[in-house]
Order: sequence, then C-alpha cells, then structure tokens
Amino acid sequence: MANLLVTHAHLVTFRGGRFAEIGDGALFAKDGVIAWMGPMADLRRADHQGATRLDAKGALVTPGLVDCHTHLVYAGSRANELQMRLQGKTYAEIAKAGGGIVSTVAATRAASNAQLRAATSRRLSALMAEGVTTVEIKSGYGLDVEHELRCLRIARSLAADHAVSISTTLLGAHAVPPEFKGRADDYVDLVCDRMIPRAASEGLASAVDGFCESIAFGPAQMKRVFESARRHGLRVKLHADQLSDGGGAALAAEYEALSADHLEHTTEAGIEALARAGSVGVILPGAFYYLRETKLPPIASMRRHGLRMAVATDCNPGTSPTTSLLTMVNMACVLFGLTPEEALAGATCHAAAALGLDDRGVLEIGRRADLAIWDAHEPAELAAQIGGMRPTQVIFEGRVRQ
Ligand code: DI6
Ligand code: FE
Repeated sequence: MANLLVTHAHLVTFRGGRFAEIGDGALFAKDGVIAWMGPMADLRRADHQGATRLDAKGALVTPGLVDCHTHLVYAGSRANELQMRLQGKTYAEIAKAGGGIVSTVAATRAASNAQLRAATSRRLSALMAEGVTTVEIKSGYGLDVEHELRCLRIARSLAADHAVSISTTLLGAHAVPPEFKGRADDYVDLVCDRMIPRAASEGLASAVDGFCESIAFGPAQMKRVFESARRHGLRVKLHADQLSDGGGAALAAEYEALSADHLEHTTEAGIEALARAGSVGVILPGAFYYLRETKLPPIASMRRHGLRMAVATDCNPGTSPTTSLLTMVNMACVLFGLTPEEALAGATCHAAAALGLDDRGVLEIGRRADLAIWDAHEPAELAAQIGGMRPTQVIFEGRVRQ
C-alpha cells in the first residue's frame, strides 16, 4: 500500500473528543493508518521515506466526515407529502392515511435490485462529494425478512465500487407493514425471531435500530426487539422522542445503545440516563426543519450532562430528503445553537462513536487515515454555508480519492 505524507496542514484533530488544532502540521499515512502526525518543525525525513507528498498549503485538514444516520436504500418519491403538509396535514396524519413509510415500502419492494442499487449509489455519491468517508445505512423500507436482508446486502455491496466505509443497521422495526396491519405484535415477533437472527448469522448488520414513536412501536415492543438483538450479539440504536416523549431515551440507555437519535422531546432525566450509559445523542436538524417542528432538542441539557452530540443527515424520502451533511452542520448551528466546532465534532468523532467505530473520526496516530482537505481556515467556514461546500481533496484509507 502506498504511503502518503501531507505537509503544511492546518490539522483539526478532535483528540479525546475535544476540538484541537495543529497550525502548521504534517501527517504521515502508512498502510491506510496515521503513522505519525505533529508540527512541521518535528517532522523527520527518516520517518516518511518513499512517501507520496501532498502539500496542503495551509489548508484545513479534518477527519473524513461520518454520516451516522441514513436511510439511503429506498425507491420512489414522497413529494406529494410535502404538498399535503403544506395544506395542513401532519406527518402522523399522512402516515395513518397510508402514506409515509409504508408508501416507500411499496415502491422499494417493487424496485429491481439494479434500480434500488442505482438509486442508493446516487445518494451515496452525493454524500461522498462533501467529504464523507464513513456512512451508516439502515434498512427499513423492506419490512419482511427477504426485503430487509436485500436492502442490507445492497447497502454493503456499494463499498465494492465506492471509496467509502459502510456500516449497516437493521431497522426492521420501522413501521408495521400492510400485511400485518392491526397485528403489530405479530410483526415484532417476525423481527425478533426471524429478521434479527438472519441479519446476525449472515453478517449483514452491525446494529439494530427501531422507530419508537406513537405512530410506530411502543417501548414494550422495542424492548423485545432489543432483547433479541442482545441475544444475537448486536448493539442497538433508537429513533427516540422525535414527535413526542415516548420514553425512548430511557429505554435506549437501559440497553446501552450506541446512540439515541432525534431527542427533541427527551426530558432532562432521559438525557442524563443516556450520558451515564455512554450513548451518543444524534441530532437530526434536517427532519426538524422539513417537518417544521418547533420543539428544539434539549441542547443545554446535553451539554450539562456531557452527552456527546453527533449530527447526521437522516437521509430519507419522508422527513429529511437531503444528502448534504454540511447543510446539517449548518442547521445544527443555526437552528439548534451548536458552535461550529461542536457541529463538526458531531459529524466526525462523535458520529464515529455513534457507530461504535473507535478507529476513526479523530486525527491521531493509529487511527484510519481518512481525511478531508478544505479550502478554509477555520471550522466556521464549513458551517457557514448552506450547501455547496466541497473538500478540495479527500484521503480514504491513506490514498487520495479520485
Ligand atoms: N427517521 C425515520 O426513520 C422516520 N423519521 C425519521 O426521522 C420516518 C422516515 C420516513 O418517513 O420515511
Ligand atoms: Fe431516521
């Protein structure tokens, strides 16, 4: 594997989860891993002989971005729902009337493997163009054993022809599919007894997620899903307290979830429980914006309890149709009041933690050499634009991404 030496870089490291910089720095990547980094003045020739050199000319160099919450695998469009919501219908009303998640399920089931892969690939490429080097992809629009596994397989297959690292999550408990209408508990049985065991034994998912909400699954049902995940050795995550306080955060904490996501309606006690459990709080400003929500997530409480905050796109056709993680960084600042440094930590180191990946998201010796190089001087410049910002170069596993 080729070695790479990046010189004259303004390194943003996030070591220990904290914002830190090396003004005129160098970074040596060997076999895809950061073998040395530090101030230019400390660089020794012997340490990097034979390496390809890349002069960053003072540019900002951050860890590659990590999008830790996406629903990239789907077919069809939900543009009609924007029109319905503009006419005053709520997301919950549309879902109850047969729109929402189950309409995307119908379109996804009807799509061929090639169509579904092509649509997902387009969205993945758009995320990557902004400097994303790790993406989490959830299933959740198949909602039967074969279609959920198919979505996970398609998600995993994309790593073969995209220079990005993909982490997959089984979201069988996303909605009750039409064939189980009125029999949610029977569907939960299917998720627990057939879907989770298959996803685990076939190595198709790294975690199990669920939509814990009045219009989806209650805490008792999610508990059964989490018990099954635990039996099969999979970590859990949860869509929690997005539209109402359903006790999702406390449940996620009880199962030491990797993350609890959304959290707009989470109480102080819920935030405290998550922080104590070591979970990450994933904030999703795209969904907040698109649904025109007004209840802000309790950011002050998250800071007070030291809950690590990640920022993600939640890319999905119904509530957050976006493939721009940097726009989410912007919205996390503008709508939720994060500082640019907090928001950038949320799209790098804390996002990696939300996926249980401790080998990335931070610039430090021994971590993966996944970097983004920006025509910028400070993190605020990455947060100050609404879309359109692109890295000048991306390094993935120690190589310049073409
Ligand atoms: N993530 C989800 O999975 C749901 N909301 C959210 O923020 C619903 C997605 C959808 O409507 O398709
Ligand atoms: Fe989501």
